[in-house]
Amino acid sequence: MRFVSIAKEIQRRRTFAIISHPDAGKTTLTEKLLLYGGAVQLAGSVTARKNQRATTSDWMELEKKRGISISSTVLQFDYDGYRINLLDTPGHKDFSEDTYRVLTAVDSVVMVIDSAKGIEPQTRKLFEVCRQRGVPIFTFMNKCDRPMKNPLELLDELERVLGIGAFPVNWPIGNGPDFQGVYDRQTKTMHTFERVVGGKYRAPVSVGGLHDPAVRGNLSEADFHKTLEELEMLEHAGESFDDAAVLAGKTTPVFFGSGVNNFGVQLLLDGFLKHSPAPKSRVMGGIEISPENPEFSGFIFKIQANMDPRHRDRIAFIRVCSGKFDRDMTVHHSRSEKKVRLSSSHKLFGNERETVDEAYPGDVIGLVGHDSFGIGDTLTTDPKILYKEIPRFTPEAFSYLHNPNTGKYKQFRQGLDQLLQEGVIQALYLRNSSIKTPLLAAVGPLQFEVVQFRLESEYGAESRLEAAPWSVVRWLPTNIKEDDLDALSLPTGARLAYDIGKNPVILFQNDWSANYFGETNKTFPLSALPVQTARE
Ligand SMILES: Nc1nc2c(ncn2[C@@H]2O[C@H](COP(=O)(O)OP(=O)(O)OP(=O)(O)O)[C@@H](O)[C@H]2O)c(=O)[nH]1
Ligand SMILES: [Mg+2]
Repeated sequence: MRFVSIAKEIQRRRTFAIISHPDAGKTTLTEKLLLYGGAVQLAGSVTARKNQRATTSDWMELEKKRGISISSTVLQFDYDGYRINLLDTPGHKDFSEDTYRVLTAVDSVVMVIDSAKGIEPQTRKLFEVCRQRGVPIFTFMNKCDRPMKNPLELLDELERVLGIGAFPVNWPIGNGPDFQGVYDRQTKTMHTFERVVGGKYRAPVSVGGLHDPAVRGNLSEADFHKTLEELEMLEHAGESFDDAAVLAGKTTPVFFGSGVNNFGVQLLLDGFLKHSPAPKSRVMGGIEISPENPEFSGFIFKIQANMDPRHRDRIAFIRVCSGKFDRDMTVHHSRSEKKVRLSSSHKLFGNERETVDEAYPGDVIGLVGHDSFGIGDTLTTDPKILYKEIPRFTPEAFSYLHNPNTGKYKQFRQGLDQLLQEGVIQALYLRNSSIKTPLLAAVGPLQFEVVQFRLESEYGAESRLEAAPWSVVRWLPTNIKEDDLDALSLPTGARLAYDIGKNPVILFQNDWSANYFGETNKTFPLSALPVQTARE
């Protein structure tokens, strides 16, 4: 009986991330999916004043100020019998560590493309990660209300640049100011859209046949015929929706539309839910863990503090992978190898939370009140299960962070420790150094800005950055002895340091210096990434 109901719950879970290059419209689309999914009544949007936004997923003060997403956001809601866990991710490459962690926690992705620009570099990188993980990809060709590339060219780009088959589920009629709507190739109906000012409400849609006079709208005879020819060509190709190819990540279903104008959002949502996968098994260390496995298991992929100014606490985000979660259950915590009781569990909707009593595979829930939890930790009722999903990144930017106000040292240190635990940034400690100033290491410089901003706004601590003279870090073997470290002959300007796990690293001034050292010192091979220990 219990088994049957778990299977049913798993089948109705859809856990997915929205990914793309910066500015393609992920947050806007997220907001519209919430509107069409019935989770918000009124969509917030990027208003006329570029830097003032009020979307559910960009809730951080700095996100509103900058008009970009800085941190990933979890939104859980019910729609049409499904329990949806949607994760909006930041597109900027400086925050890609967060985005990549989210990709470990989802079962499929919606890739947003700016139809005027086609496939941009960051989209390509994120796509590669999805392909390696075998994650099914759905494509939304956004901004069709602006002059866009020819749709056939966009499909060709998907196939040529990304090497994935593209199956257009619908097709745009008209382009830019002449955009009339989309033709749904499955049901052979035309969906004509009206522009809604501000896009706060659902756009009225009329559905008809392709040859209804209204469909042509203000399109010229020639343009309309061109579209008919394109559609005929697609039909001629004779491909039909191939679910197996989509689930294997070999083909991406393509939807056209415009998030900000609510064009094509309903079709995307319904098409996505129909064809996307429910949670499936994960293979870890040769063991296959199926979601139906009665033992509860999941892993922490994100930590964030101070989401709610009234609570000022820290949430660990866990993706449930198998079994059933019950509030107050006792689980094994991989890092401490201790048993912990999970009493404070929440479902999440942006920065809002609500106590949750049970959760099933696919769900992302927030756990509060466990300072020992870190990113990558496994929580399970079966200690044999250990997930090692979290990718590591090599920092490329280094800066000292000074505390200019000695009276506020406590706030400064407490804030910084918290941000380090969240993985917002990394810290390194110079070997044999009396300097107490923390040395921060980031994938990109925008991370420094986030640290400074959050220290000030969440902990009331000022800070000052000072550029450090290195640009490359390499890890030494973890078992290297102190004597061997002493004996290393480093190039000019290079320094020995330790990461937060006390693993030895070398900081180099540039790539050339790092490569030269690597070539001439074969005894202790360098690695661009820290060696992961079993319980890390
Ligand atoms: N013309 C037009 N503009 C759009 C559309 N969708 C989004 N935009 C605009 O594109 C800009 C970026 O939108 P966001 O939703 O913040 O983009 P994002 O992908 O979330 O950006 P990051 O999270 O910072 O990577 C905003 O100014 C939006 O109003 C669309 O369909 N048409
Ligand atoms: Mg965004």
